[in-house]
Amino acid sequence: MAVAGEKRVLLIFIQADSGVDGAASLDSASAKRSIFTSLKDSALSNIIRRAQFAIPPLALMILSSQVVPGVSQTICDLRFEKLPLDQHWDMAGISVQTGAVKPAFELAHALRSRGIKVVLGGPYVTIFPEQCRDHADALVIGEADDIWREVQEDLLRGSLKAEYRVESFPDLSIERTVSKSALDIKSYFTTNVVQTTRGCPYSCDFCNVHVMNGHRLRHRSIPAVLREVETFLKEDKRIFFFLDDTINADETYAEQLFRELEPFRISWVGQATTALGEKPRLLDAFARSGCGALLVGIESLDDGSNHAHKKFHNPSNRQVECIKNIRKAGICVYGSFIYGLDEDSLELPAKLEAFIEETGIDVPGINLLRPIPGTGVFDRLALEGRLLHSPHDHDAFKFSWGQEMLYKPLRIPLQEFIPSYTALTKRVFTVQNALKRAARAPRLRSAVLMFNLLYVHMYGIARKDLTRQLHELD
Ligand code: B12
Ligand code: SF4
Repeated sequence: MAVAGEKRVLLIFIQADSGVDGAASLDSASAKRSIFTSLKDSALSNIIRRAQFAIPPLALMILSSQVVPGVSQTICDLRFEKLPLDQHWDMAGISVQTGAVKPAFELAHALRSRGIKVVLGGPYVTIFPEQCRDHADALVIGEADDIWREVQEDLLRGSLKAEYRVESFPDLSIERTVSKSALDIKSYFTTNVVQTTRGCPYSCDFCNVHVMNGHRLRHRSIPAVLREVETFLKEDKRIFFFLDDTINADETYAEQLFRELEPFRISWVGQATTALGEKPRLLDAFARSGCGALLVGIESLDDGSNHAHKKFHNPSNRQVECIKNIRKAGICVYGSFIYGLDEDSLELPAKLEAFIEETGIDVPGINLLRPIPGTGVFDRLALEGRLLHSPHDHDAFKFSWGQEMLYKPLRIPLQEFIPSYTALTKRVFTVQNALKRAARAPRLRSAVLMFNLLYVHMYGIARKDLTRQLHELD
């Protein structure tokens, strides 16, 4: 209920057109599909959105936890909720991801035309503030953990500034409480999302985490993380997601953290490098603390390709052993690959298929390289004339589920690359393989089955879209 004189702020997370938000065909001719097919696809897209990675945006939980007397904050996650425009809002804060720029800007215009002040923040704003200026009343550039308080105070005073720039990365060792009070807990698969470190020591050129968050790993204090886990458990007993990009980046910290988490008896998933498989003590700490699955970025099986994209960790000759060890410790592996890196050849798909079999990877994800504006690879491909859209049209590089080629691979002509990719996903993502992977998974068998079955559907959509693109290229 609104309190007289109180300023009401709506924090908005955008739904991407496709990708993990629910793959939908990019095919404009889809209008010709039968009603049955359209209904089936939209129902599946809904299931994907709800079941797959239905976790809340931590960024907006962090902002809404900065309490300023006289201001109330509510989170609206457009993946699951409708915009509550029947209520009064003084200000909206929109989180803008690169690749969902168009819907974010459209929403900003619609809200401003209703007299609602709009503040834009998030990865895209941090990297491309100039492109955002005309679309907002205020921009927040950088990690907003602390500066958001100033924005709210300025709103109260009626003196919002056009720009708030975070000059240095927030010190994560200072304890900040993360609250779930602005969230609708029921909307999610789980709301237990925790980040223990920020920044990444690596420099993979297709990623911009190190650009946004810096190369130095910043840690939260272990007692603060433990307190957060304890508090979160009181509201939600479900699985925990540790959102760190590389949860084993600092092995000493990770081992201490997970040893101390053991008594909480949680189950958790996260993202790690395969190097974990070579560290028996750390692996033991992960397994004992309830780790059920890890996403590992393998990218190419060709070291030359990974090196061409500045990924030097995970040497290929140690991958099989590492993955087998992680699975032997009872942890499922989601192996994320990219086909189409610079040294990849048409021989890679067969190697990749054999690798998935040999390691027993529980959920494979075979992605196309997506050059994201603001990454090293994007700038390089633009210079080499290999992008298929104008580098200035950031919206053209939107999110999708491997459904469209955005660049020309270096060593394989597009006309051969696309059929080799679609043939690969057709062989890897079958119902039979889904059942086999679920049956041999070390744990979380129903989740492994669900992911694999959803991928049968999603890669099927991707194949149709890519085949259409191939015809258009001819
Ligand atoms: C967890 C996660 C998800 C989750 C949850 C979504 C989310 N963003 O919370 C799920 C699985 C749903 C997801 C989906 C996708 N993701 Co994701 N995801 C992440 C991950 C690992 C952590 C996000 C996070 O919580 N970070 C911690 C918070 C605190 O940081 P932050 O979000 O940057 O927020 C800070 C600032 O940016 C700023 N801020 C953010 N929003 C706002 C809003 C306002 C108003 C203000 C003032 C400030 C502000 O203040 C925050 C606090 O400091 C990041 C990697 C990373 N390190 O960030 C990738 C990442 C954000 N994802 C990425 C991608 C590509 C995707 C997908 C497109 C994947 C796909 N193919 O479909 C989709 C897009 C979904 C969508 N609707 O936008 C890319 C985005 C690239 C980019 N430049 O935008 C990243 C950076 C991964 C990468 N290595 O490239 N993702
Ligand atoms: S892909 Fe992962 S390891 Fe590489 S720079 Fe990005 S966050 Fe770091």
